[in-house]
Amino acid sequence: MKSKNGKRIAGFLLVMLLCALLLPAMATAGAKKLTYANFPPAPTFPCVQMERWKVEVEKRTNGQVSIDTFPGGTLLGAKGMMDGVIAGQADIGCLSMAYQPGRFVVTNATGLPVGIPNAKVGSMVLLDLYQKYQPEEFAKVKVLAMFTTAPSNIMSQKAVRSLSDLQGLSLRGSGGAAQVLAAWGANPVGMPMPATPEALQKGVVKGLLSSLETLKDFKFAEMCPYVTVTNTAIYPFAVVMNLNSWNALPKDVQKVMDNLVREQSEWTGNYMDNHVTESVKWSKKTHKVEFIELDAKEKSTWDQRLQPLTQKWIAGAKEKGLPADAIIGDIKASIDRYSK
Ligand code: DTR
Repeated sequence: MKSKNGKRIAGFLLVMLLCALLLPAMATAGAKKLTYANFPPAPTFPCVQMERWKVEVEKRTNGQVSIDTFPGGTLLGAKGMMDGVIAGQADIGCLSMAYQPGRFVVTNATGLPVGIPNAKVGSMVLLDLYQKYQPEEFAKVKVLAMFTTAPSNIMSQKAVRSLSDLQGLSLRGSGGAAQVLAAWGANPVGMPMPATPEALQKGVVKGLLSSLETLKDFKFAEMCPYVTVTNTAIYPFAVVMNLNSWNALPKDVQKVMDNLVREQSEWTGNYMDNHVTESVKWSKKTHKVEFIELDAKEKSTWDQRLQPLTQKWIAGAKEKGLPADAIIGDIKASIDRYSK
């Protein structure tokens, strides 16, 4: 009797064990697998948002799709992201549009010094702009999210307290941020973000113009003891999907992803803004980074230097046949609307 019960219990435990081992595999066995490529390291915000999107999609589709994420350029790198996704080397990819200024003319207009106050507003402004103008350069992909960084500030190895401190100083910046640096008399050096820590170490650049969450995520606080508060140009990002991969998805899965476009864009803007606050606090406390505020007179000189940039963009965009004045007008109106 005793041994019969023992056998039953052992049998029961064996079944339970098999279930525990096999169920997760069975749950994803029928799942459609998608690859998602990203260029910077895993702890940085483009990858944090990628992991959040993966979790939400897998949950909301009840495991119908499973997403394999590839941070750190392991599947596609920064500059090859758009073409790699179009070619199907990855199903999904996250790209920084500032790395190809001539390719993403409309969406990169958000990277001009137009006064975007934070990443949440920036992300909503960018998404609205994309949805209204549907630029041709996205015709071969499905857009899954668009978001921006928080405004950029100078992180540097020497203190920058006035425009004269900036003259000829080699700082890393791409797209809109590079133009801002040039207008201030600095020497902008373009390179994807993941190349920047080494360029700083080797002395190729003496600092950078970017959003301040990087103080912590790329440990720039260790290498740049000074931040000059400029709160200027943001960097726009897009998450895009290969059209064949998109078309092959069941309608209800497409619906889940469609419903996430706005939510994910806004979530990322919020995450970025909160993370900037946390990183600034951490940098002051842990690395005693000095934050330099420009006085009103100095600031207005810096701002004046930036005024021609938008006019220059308008002239160039008109030459390409784009409704440039309307685009800038829409960006400014959206900034006002979302800032309320
Ligand atoms: N500096 C811009 C944008 C940027 C800001 N934070 C991160 C983190 C990871 C990659 C890029 C960025 C840029 O290089 O695109």
